[in-house]
Amino acid sequence: MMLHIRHYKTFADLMKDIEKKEEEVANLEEFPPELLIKHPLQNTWTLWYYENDRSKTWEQNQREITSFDTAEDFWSLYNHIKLASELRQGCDYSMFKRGIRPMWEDDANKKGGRWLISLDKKQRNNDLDRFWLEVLLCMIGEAFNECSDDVCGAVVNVRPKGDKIGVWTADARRELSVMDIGRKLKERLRIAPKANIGYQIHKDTMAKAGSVTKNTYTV
Ligand code: MGP
Repeated sequence: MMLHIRHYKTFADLMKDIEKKEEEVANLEEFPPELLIKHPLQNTWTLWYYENDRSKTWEQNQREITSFDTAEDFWSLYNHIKLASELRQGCDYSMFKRGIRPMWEDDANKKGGRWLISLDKKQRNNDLDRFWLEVLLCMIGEAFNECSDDVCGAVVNVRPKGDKIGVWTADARRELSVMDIGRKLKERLRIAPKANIGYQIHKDTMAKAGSVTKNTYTV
């Protein structure tokens, strides 16, 4: 039996099932094949790493690291790499659906925008890693339900002026879907109801590099 991500209400339920299976396997003398099958994700995801090297262009500094399509391979990768809070300032991680490059120019992103969570400096110790992991789990667990197809990926920017997490969606005009994704994100990250997060269209961000971009939506 294949255990599909869509069969689980939350990613935590799936992880409980994986732990149960691992226990069962540990107690067996022979391994029936169904216990050895990894849990497939709905999508294949690619991790990207950005390191600021001034001799290269922004695009050249984006490095594709690896792709995965099972829950187990996600955890192997996550446990193998540095936490966002341990990256050098100026670096980013991006995780996008396979085939989508983590840039405004990609066909999948060019009409889109991002829900932006701006953290203050103190939050690097308290919230950054927790928020980033939760965003990753929301994406690979397809937590945005029927709006999950509109999610392209997410980026974490580690910056001296304050870290940022952005969840990128495909089409800024799809207001209902964008709003659903924003509400879900706020709920899953347990952001206080009175603390607003804003959605910014990539075209606006592009035009306003270095200054503040207007929010097209807020939740
Ligand atoms: P940034 O890394 O997203 O944020 O963008 P940072 O460093 O906090 O800077 P700020 O401008 O938001 O205050 C930094 C710069 O990287 C941008 O001004 C662009 O020059 C470049 N850049 C960022 N992104 C996401 C893209 C992109 O998608 N495409 C291209 N071509 N350049 C980008």
